Amino acid sequence: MNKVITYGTFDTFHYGHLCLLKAARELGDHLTVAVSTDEFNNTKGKKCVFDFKQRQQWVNSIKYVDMTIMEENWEQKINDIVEHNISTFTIGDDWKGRFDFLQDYCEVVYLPRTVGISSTGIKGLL
Ligand code: C2G
Repeated sequence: MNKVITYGTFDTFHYGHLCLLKAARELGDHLTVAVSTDEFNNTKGKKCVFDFKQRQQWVNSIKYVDMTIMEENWEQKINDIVEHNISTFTIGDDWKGRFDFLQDYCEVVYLPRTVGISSTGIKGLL
């Protein structure tokens, strides 16, 4: 089974997140999404509209997603890949190059980011 993993905050879930998760799932047979906890977002300097539980519930309800785990720090990716027997790490290409070090453990795929929509933009409308 080709298991895929991706990471993110997924605040104010939107079309760009949906496209990313659909494309991520299409890279394999199973998709795990590591959703950033509120504490981790604080270290990312990200102020969310929705808390971790709400964001995790939203992501869990997406048909392309098979399971979610917590993303608590920057360092957990290698352990997650080994522990969950992951074949492919993927993330939007706004992160291009930032996770190439994971190539020692699995395939690394940067997917095209959906232009014109962002959680920051949506928050600005609230
Ligand atoms: N994304 C996208 N198109 C958008 C907005 C976001 O494809 N218009 C993608 C991002 O590239 C990322 C995912 O959706 O792959 C989640 O985006 P964020 O919630 O902004 O997550 P981020 O802050 O990038 O956190 O360890 C990695 C980090 O947790 C990633």
